[in-house]
Amino acid sequence: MKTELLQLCPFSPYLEQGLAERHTVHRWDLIDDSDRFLDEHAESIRAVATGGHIGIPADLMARLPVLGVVAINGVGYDKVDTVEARRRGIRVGTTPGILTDDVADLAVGMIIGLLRNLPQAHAHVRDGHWPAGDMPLARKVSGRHFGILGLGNIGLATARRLAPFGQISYCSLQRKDVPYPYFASVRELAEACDVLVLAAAANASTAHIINREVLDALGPEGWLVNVSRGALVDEAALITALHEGRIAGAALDVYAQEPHVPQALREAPNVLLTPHIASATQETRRAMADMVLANLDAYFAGQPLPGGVV
Ligand code: 8YV
Repeated sequence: MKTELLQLCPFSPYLEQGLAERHTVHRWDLIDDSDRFLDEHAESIRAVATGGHIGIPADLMARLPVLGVVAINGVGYDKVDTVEARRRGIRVGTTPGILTDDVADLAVGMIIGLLRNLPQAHAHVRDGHWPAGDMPLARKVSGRHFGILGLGNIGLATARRLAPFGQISYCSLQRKDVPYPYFASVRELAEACDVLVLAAAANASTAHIINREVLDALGPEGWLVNVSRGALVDEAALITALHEGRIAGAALDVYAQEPHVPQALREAPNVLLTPHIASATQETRRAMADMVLANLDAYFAGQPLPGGVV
């Protein structure tokens, strides 16, 4: 008999097919009466498959008594209570390494898109405005000083891509063996750099690390780029800073309450906004799917998870 798995969000057809071949899949995001569903199925759900941006709500985990594994289609496990998972012996698996290149690629693309006004340039041609006049001049990318917050795999891959464009500095929990200047404080990094790129994991020590003070240190000639998690940024402070011109602009792929983006942020000047697409390429999502399935297969075979974090 197939094991019962709870799927918390939509996945690619490839991953959904792989899950359905192995498990009896229940779609949590499509269930109307969640209490009734849990009354009927909670005692048999042994696996959860979810996205990094969702993890598993603590109250749902608490209601699944035989849950043994949470397989995340992503690298972030900030939305899983890992202390409780460890206490209950629940394994947690992610897709480490696989999406590093895509996220770093997007960070570079967003920096160029933001400073060179690429969305506006595209609209200028597509909407037929060009014959009426040229666009306002944009800002130069090369020669900038790029500050990276978080020098894990993604931060390092971003730094390596940006190094040919200008100077790199970073702020991380620990100093790394890299040829870039280290800043112990994100405020000082923001003060020194032109473009501050967020690539750190979300946790208690990075929650709202980008606050009013850091934004003011970045200043009216500084840009913020976020490809990690919305939780790192005090979004209200960012919105105010953008509307008041206290920073030059922001390129954001992640938000505090996805998929809801406050209207004041959507209408802010000098923003480039994307809907959490950093790992969303066909190639990477397929490789991530294989790792999700490998984590589940390993768990049910009694083996260590290849992408295990708990
Ligand atoms: C995914 C992510 O968009 O890896 C992560 O932590 O946030 C993203 O790559 C998300 O997990 C999609 O399921």
